[in-house]
Amino acid sequence: MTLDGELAKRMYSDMWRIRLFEEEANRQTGLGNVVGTLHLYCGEEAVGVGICAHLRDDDYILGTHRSHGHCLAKGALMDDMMAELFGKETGTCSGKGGSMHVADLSKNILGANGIVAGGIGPATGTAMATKIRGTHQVSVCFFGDGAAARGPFHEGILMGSLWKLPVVYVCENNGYQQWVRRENVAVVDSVATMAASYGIPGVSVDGQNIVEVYEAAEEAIDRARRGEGPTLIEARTYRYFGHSLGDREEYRTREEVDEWRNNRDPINIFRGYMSERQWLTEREDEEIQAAAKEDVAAAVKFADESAYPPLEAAHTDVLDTEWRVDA
Ligand SMILES: Cc1ncc(C[n+]2csc(CCOP(=O)(O)OP(=O)(O)O)c2C)c(N)n1
Ligand SMILES: [Mg+2]
Repeated sequence: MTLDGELAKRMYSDMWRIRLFEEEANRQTGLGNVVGTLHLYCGEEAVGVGICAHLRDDDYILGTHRSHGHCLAKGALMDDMMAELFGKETGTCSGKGGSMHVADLSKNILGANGIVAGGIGPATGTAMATKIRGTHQVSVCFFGDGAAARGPFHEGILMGSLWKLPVVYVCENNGYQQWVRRENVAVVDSVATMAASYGIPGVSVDGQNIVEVYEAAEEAIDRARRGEGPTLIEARTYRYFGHSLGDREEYRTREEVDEWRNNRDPINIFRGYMSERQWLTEREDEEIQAAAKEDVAAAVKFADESAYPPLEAAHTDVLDTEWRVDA
């Protein structure tokens, strides 16, 4: 799909919607309205949006503990997501999953995941199911650079490659695994090079440049849909906030964060690209930001006015304990 002005505006708007949703979620956490912790995606928006721009509604995504951006980019409703963060019954998972477990089966969003690399096996399995059914649906699995050090990464990609499954593995390499710098725990710099072990293409892109992400995603998703097997995309990116709430960020300098925020911000980079092509006027830019702001405010109102799940709901959607004891 050629990237034209209209599509670019939609993608630019999606990036703003994610950015503002998360900044507001962070603020709401400070006010005590969000249940549990938060892992913010701010700074990484170009990856989720650039990849999901190519997905059909019936394609699948699986995420990580840092998945608000993936879910919004795939079409989850902001109202439902904010309600989920608030633990309300109108949330995507009836308020029982929270930030780290947002899922929306109606959008084929099979779930964020608190287990590092936890989505890679299910994404590979989903791709196998769609291959057997012959539906030409593609499964995309997002994961961090930390996941590339875990067994499911190697096992999943091996199977995906062996059986030529329609899956795209997207590593968001933000240079950190919690409070640890990647170079202190990895022996190869680029995750993309690891694709060679499994005989699939490995591509490394600048994750702050949505056009680069978009182009790499197009090739990988088309290849998967044609039945030629997986691709491993590594998007080099950066998270602006700490790993999760309460992170004192003693492992990095303020200057490093400012350098990325000021000079490598994905929204600013895309705005520049669009302006150069006269795809975005100042007025349109203002309108896009104002609309995103309104959507976020409406989502907070919706979440705020929704009810908490009733006490009895604690026993639904969970494994039956009697069954578990007897099994
Ligand atoms: C199997 C497992 N081990 C450890 C953890 C604790 N943990 C949570 S996030 C994280 C680091 C993840 O780093 P990365 O995959 O690079 O993702 P990022 O947070 O940078 O997006 C760890 C070790 C976990 N959730 N699951
Ligand atoms: Mg990381």
